[in-house]
Amino acid sequence: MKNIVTARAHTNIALIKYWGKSNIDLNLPTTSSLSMTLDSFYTTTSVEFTDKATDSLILNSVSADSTRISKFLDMMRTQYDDFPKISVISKNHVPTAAGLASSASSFAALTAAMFEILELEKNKQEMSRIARRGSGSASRSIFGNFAVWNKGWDDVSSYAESFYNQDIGLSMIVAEISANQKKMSSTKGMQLAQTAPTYNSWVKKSALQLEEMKSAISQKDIEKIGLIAQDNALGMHEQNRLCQIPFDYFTNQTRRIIDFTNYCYNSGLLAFVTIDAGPNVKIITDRATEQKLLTRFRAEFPEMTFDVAHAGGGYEYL
Ligand code: 2P0
Repeated sequence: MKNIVTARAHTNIALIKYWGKSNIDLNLPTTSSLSMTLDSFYTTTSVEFTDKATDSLILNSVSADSTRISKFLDMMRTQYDDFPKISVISKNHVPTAAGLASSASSFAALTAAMFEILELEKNKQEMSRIARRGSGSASRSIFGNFAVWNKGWDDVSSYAESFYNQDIGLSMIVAEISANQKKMSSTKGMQLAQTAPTYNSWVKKSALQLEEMKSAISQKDIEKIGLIAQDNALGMHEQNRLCQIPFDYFTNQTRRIIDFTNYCYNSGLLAFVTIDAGPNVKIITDRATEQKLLTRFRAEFPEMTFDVAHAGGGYEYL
C-alpha cells in the first residue's frame, strides 16, 4: 500500500455553462454542461496518510484553510471505508490573474490522488461523481479534451463523461484582466442568478444549445462552436443582472475585450468570447487565426497579458 501519491489534473473551460444547482449539498446542477480541458493549466496534488488529528492543506507552499477539503475527505470517508487523516500538498499551475477556476483542477487532482492512495477502482464515471462533490466543474476535469457533465437527478446519476476525446484545433486566448479575488463566489453567484425571472428560459435554451454544441464539435466547426458558446455565456451573465440582488462580473475592461472581439469577427476573423465567474475573458478561435488575433489584441491592449491554451489534459499520476 502506498503512503504518498501525487496526481495532476487540468482545468477546464465550459462552452455550455454550469450556473445553478438543484441540490446545493450534492452539487447537482440545473443544466448539463460541456467543457474543453486545457493542456497548459493544471494542479498537482500530493496526498499522504498522517497520524495527526486533522486533515491539513498546504496550497502553493503556504499552509491554508483545510475546511473545504476536509469536508470533501469526510464525504469520501462515508462513501468508502473510513481512512486516517490526510496531509494534502497542492500547487496550482494556473495564471492567477486569468480567472481560470482552479477549483476544477484542484478537486479533480485530489480525487485522482485519493482513488490511488485508497486503492479504489479507477472508474472514471465514479471519479467524476466524487470530484463533483468537491466542486461541480471538477467533475469535467477528470477527462481530457471535451467532456459533458450530464446533470442527472441524484448523487449517483450526476457525473461527467468524455464526449470527444480529440483536439479539434480550437484555441483559447486567455486575457488576464484582473488578479483581484472575485467579489462574488460562483457558489453564491449561481444561487442568486436562479432568482432571475428569465432563469428557467436560460435553462431550457441551454439544453438546446448543448445538443447544437455536440454536433458542432463532432463537425469540428469552430465558428458554430464559438457562436453557441458566446450566446450561452452572455445569457448566463444576463441572469446575474436580472436576479433579485443584481450583480455583474463584467468590468469596463471586460466590455472593451468583448467589443474588440466582435470587431475582429466582423472583419472576418474567427473570434468569440466566453466568460466565467469573474471579469476575465477567454477568446475562442482556431489554430490558423490564433497568432493574428494575439498580435491584434496585444497591440490594442498593451497593458494586458494574453496566454494561449489548447485542448488536452486528463488526469495523470506523477
Ligand atoms: C462552469 N463555472 O461551467 C461555470 C461557469 C463558472 C461559470 O463551474 O459551487 O467552482 O464549487 O460547484 O464549479 C464555477 O463553479 O462551483 C463554474 P461549485 P464551481 O465552468
